[in-house]
Amino acid sequence: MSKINLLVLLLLGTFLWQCQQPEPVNPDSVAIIPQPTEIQTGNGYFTLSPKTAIVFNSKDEEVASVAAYLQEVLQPATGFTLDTRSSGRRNVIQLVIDKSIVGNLGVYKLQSSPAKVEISAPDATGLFYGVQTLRQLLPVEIEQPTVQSGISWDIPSVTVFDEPRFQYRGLHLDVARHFFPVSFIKKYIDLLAFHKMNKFHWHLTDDQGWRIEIKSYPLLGEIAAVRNGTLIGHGGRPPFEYDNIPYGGYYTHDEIREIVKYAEARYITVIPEIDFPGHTIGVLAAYPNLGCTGGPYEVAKRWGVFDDVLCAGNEEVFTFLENVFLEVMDLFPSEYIHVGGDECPKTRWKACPKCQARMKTENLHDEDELQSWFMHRIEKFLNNHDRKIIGWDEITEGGLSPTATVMYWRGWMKDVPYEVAEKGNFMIMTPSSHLYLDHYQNDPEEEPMAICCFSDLENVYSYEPIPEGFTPEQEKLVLGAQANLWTEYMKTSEHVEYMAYPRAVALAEVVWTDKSLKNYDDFVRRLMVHLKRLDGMNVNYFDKEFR
Ligand code: TNX
Repeated sequence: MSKINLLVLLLLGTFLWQCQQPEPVNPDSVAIIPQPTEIQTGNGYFTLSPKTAIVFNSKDEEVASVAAYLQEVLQPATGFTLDTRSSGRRNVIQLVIDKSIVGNLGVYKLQSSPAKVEISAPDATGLFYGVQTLRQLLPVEIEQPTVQSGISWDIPSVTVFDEPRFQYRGLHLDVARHFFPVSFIKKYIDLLAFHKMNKFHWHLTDDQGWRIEIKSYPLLGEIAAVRNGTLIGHGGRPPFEYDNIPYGGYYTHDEIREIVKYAEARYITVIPEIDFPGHTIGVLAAYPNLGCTGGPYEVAKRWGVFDDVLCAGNEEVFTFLENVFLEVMDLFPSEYIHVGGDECPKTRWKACPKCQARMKTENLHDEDELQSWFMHRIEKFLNNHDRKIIGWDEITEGGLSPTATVMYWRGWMKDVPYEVAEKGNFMIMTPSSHLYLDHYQNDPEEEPMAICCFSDLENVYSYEPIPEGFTPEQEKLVLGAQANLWTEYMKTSEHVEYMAYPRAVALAEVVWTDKSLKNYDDFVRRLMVHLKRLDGMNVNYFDKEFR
């Protein structure tokens, strides 16, 4: 063969070889939220087909349920019910427990190539988060509820190492001011899981409605759960106008168990909140003997803070709370129980002979100390049942117990986190300045009525949970952060979603992604893709200002 021919052959060979080489993945085509710790793009794509199998060691039950979950989320849009097997090397998604991977709980690795996808983690929690990343590597149509034709289900070749920054990644929902169906609660939980969040703080009781069945106190369901009307318009000051339509509802034990189980399968802990001694006028309407004056009381029809609270001098109040918490603990396996403690006016206690007598016998100097004594007493009861309490930051007033976790909400009280750190207590950050998703996210003129204030997507995104000047030791006291959805002005599930999303997406990145990797412009770029996924899930998100 002549030299020329050889050269031609060589060139042709190289050309053909290059044609077969998978093309490099464009990093900008990948849009994962929250941004992973490390991600490198490779060459080519893995394509899901009806023959792709999910491979895992079936002896591990937890891994088997992650595999079943993966199978379930991929099914509707692709129409493929992927086979699950214990071995296979090509055209597989492999779930592997690998104890040599170290990192914060939730750490995982994901490696995809044209031949296979491998998700590995030291435990099933990590595998579950790897699955969420896998969902976000697929075309956005994957989240559609019905079969999508003509889509090539390609997963770009990537190598991901990822772990969460904080262990507490929460979203709250107030179901007392307005009540939402079980189906919506499940959707809310699904969305949390999709964003690698792991705590659902369920605000179940308040002045305007008691929303959890308590078998030993049936009047809570009959009376405390129903108000005789709701305020019309914005409720700053009188005169108040009501719609006079009875409004009520509560979750039964069966429904609660169903939700807790649903959340558990998505690596989410449901933290119930039973708010006391304030925000309890509904309880008093049902059981007037638990108040200082004996009533009469009415379940609140408007929003705000009410003077009538549980009486701190009456032993029946403690019997009541203990019995309530026995049922609550039976329903919720969460180590943490939220006991409220916020906004408790001391007006009634100051005028109540029983409360004053209690202060004398317990040697308490003022009503703040009386509240603190009240909270400690219930805390001890819960501790004796192996539970820990979380309370709103008012529990720091009048003496904070060393084992209580403080939920910091009063964003304007800048010293609170420093005081909590000084005492060495754990804290969860939910400051009203950034993480109150009941606040306006856009010009109020263009928005449905909200409670007040302003916190747009960028403000939420910019939140840094570690207060300035915290020492490395103090940093460890910050378990994480949470956004709150108080629903005074949200009557429907659609409206809750509108207020929650996409601001909760920004929160997800605040609590998961390392601070050094945060970048608002890049977040918005990824969000534009992400919103299409939320479309598939039929999420009624706000989408005006950041586009
Ligand atoms: C304060 S945050 C409250 C809630 C309200 C909320 C409205 C907290 C512990 N208490 O009762 O719904 O403001 O933003």
